[in-house]
Amino acid sequence: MLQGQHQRLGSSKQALSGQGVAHAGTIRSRNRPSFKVSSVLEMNRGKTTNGVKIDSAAAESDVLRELHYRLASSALSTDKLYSAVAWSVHNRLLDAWEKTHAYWKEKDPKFVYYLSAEFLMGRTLTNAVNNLGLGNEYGQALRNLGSTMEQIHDAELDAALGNGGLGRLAACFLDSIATLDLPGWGYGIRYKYGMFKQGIDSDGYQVEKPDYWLNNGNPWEIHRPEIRFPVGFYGKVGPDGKWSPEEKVWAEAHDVPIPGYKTKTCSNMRLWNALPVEEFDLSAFNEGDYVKAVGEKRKADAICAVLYPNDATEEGKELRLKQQFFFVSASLQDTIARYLEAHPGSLDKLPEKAVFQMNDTHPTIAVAELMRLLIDEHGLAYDKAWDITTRSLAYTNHTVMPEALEKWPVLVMEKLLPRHMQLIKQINDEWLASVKGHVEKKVAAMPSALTPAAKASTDSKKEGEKEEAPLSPLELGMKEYSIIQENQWEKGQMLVNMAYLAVVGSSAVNGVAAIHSEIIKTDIFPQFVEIFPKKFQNKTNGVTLRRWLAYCNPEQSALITEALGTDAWVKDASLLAALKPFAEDAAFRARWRAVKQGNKARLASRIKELTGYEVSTDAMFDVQVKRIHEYKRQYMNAISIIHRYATIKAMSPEERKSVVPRVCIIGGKAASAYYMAKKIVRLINQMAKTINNDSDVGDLLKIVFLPNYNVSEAEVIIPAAEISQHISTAGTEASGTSNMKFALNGSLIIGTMDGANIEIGENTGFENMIVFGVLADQINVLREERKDFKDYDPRWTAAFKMITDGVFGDVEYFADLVASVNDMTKGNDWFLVANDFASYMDAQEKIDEMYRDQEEWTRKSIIYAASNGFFSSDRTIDQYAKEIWGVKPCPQP
Ligand code: NBG
Repeated sequence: MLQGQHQRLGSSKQALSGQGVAHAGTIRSRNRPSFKVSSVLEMNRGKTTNGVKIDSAAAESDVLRELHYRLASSALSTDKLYSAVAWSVHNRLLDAWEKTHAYWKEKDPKFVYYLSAEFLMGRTLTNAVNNLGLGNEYGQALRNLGSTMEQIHDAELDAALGNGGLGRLAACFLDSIATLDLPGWGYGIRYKYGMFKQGIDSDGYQVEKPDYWLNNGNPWEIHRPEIRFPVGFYGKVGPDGKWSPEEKVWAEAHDVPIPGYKTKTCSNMRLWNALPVEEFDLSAFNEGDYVKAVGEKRKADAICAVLYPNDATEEGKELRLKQQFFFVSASLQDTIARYLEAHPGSLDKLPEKAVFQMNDTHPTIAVAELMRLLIDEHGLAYDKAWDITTRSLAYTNHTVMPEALEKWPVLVMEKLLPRHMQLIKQINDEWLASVKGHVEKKVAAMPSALTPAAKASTDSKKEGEKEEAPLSPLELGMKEYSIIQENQWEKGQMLVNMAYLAVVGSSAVNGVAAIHSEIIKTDIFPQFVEIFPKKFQNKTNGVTLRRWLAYCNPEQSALITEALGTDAWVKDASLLAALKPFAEDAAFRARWRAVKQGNKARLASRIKELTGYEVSTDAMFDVQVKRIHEYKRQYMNAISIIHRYATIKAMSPEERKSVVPRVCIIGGKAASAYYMAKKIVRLINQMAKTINNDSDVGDLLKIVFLPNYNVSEAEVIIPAAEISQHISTAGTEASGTSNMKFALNGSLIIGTMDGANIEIGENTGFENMIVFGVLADQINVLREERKDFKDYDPRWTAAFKMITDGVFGDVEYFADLVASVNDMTKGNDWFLVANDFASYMDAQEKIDEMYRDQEEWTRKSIIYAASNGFFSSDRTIDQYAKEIWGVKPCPQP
């Protein structure tokens, strides 16, 4: 039995010593243009409030000690120095982390646990040093050793345990939770390989390479071998309802301290690693069966091996469900164990001390697992367990893409988690019984008013299929509410709709931008809104201003601090509004422009280093960086660039003098199995070869695909952008968060009325944003009519002709990409590129015009930075804490 098997070996002090943490080896420097954090470090001078004071002499001797004793080195190479500084900062983090957790243990506040399959942390050093307020001390220590913070910064590898926006949001949220002194932890998986590294080969194809991020050791984690829980899979459920798993692994904790900004609070992210229950089968080994001898270990290793490289497609692998269950089970067991340590005897009041936020559907097996733990392991009655479960869980939806709303086949679930499937059936039965009266009334009032979902299931019968007795209106009505549904595409296959399970099993459900929170109410969960109207909320996303402004754009930050006479905006983003009057000051605008120019120069040298292309910093820097997806429409951007190219080619040398020069920068990873997305990447790369080498065009147009877009690249790209593109089909991008980062860094936005673009427009003034395209409520009709669309813009037709004429090579390879939006017998242009193209092109022309007036452009840039403090994740987290979690700040005195 699983019960009572959790182990807590040794004292926490022992673990805190940092012993047993993986050995740090050499980390290859990526030799990037360095950037100055000195002005931010300056900003922090003398204001440390973190309680882990250390002066520069002590920092220096600590670094030397780490170099000698931990790294066995006396060399002051960049890599070794980075590691030594990182380990030294690790020690300071431990001090703060230990004090925080001791304090919280004493105060026993309510905690939030953020359950997330992804945390896209990026680099830690700059963030940790500055959040701790130790920038000056370490800066001086490094200067004494003949180096600088900027020099060692690039030696750190990104922790890329996430795909994109959802994972980065989780990382921003942890920073804000700590900064707001909220008792809270992140819980996730310690993947051995994070998000793949993207390379581009000489033919323009994306190449995926494994991300060996742990190979050189990880100074930012604390290995906690004494904290481990058993997690089971497969097996049988006995007549007593108890589950005997056939396979078991240990989940072992690795803690990552999360320092808040200018506070003593240092929170925690606990990542689980899977270990075999039995490492090595000696008898199998002795019999010569070497594979069997390590079989258990290999199975355990597979669980945490790799992050699934999808952000909007269903990965139907059993292993993915195994990963999800693995980290959810360990996290719930861990929380319950800690709760019982502080409150022995009963779990009745668990919801008063713990709330679990489920980040998208990935952790939603928590509904069934919490029920199982409460009933089977702790002996609670079903009703009591259900009450505790629903009061402890909350769910955030991050997408309306049907393929990303996870649905697990009942057969897979029954095999891997038989007891959970039993409980889900019971939860579903109870739920359906509870809504039957409601559905009866609805059917009686409008017997023919079936919703599209129910109708589809009756209409989908194929020709020749055996006639079945038709369902009654009540049965049809009930189907819409069921958590277990028949697969629309595969008759007879039953699926568990994890989003429905989450909605029924949670106290709150939220979307991530105002429009998205409405769409989930009207299109995704309308039947649940009828039952629980108050459960549905909006929590517009946000980003941490520490990483995404103060540290990545130190020059702009220093200018803001100087203008406002305080750096308090880093923690209270509403203060940024006071920057608005400076937009009217010509001298200030000149300085603002100079900062942007410096950031452009930094990006230009990065572009040269990564792609070999030289770009002019006098040209407008136009950026679209995000995961490559048809709904995000990088394709539309590419087609517009082809038109721009054709226009310049057709001009006389005299006419060309009036062109506004542009550097079009595109970056992002395509999921490895996403056929069309990979073609889009290649199209852009092939376009670059033709366009960038055309002497007719020169500096008037450059197109650059920046490989391996990740957090650290974003930190260089975003501060340099002058215009950024957020051009998803209206209604498809839940929120977007890079739009917020760009706005705060003074980049103008061209965007559709989608996701958080709308709220950014409201804050910035729509007169300052370049908006185009159809609206979300027109989409369904336009999709139906798309095959009859005749209104192709001549610019569209001419641009596609260039692709099919082979201007960018490989006509055959691009044929189905072209067909996907042009030939309605082969594709359906689901994301309505053709419908939006003309207004997009007009908007692009408007941007050129606007850019000619540099004073006005700069004025707008300042207004963007001044207007978007609302999008600080501190605001978002404050709302979650007050409106969903009921968690209060617990700062140390
Ligand atoms: C993404 C959305 C973005 C949103 C982030 C964070 C998933 C499943 N969803 O629009 O596509 O900004 O979540 O909420 O990755």
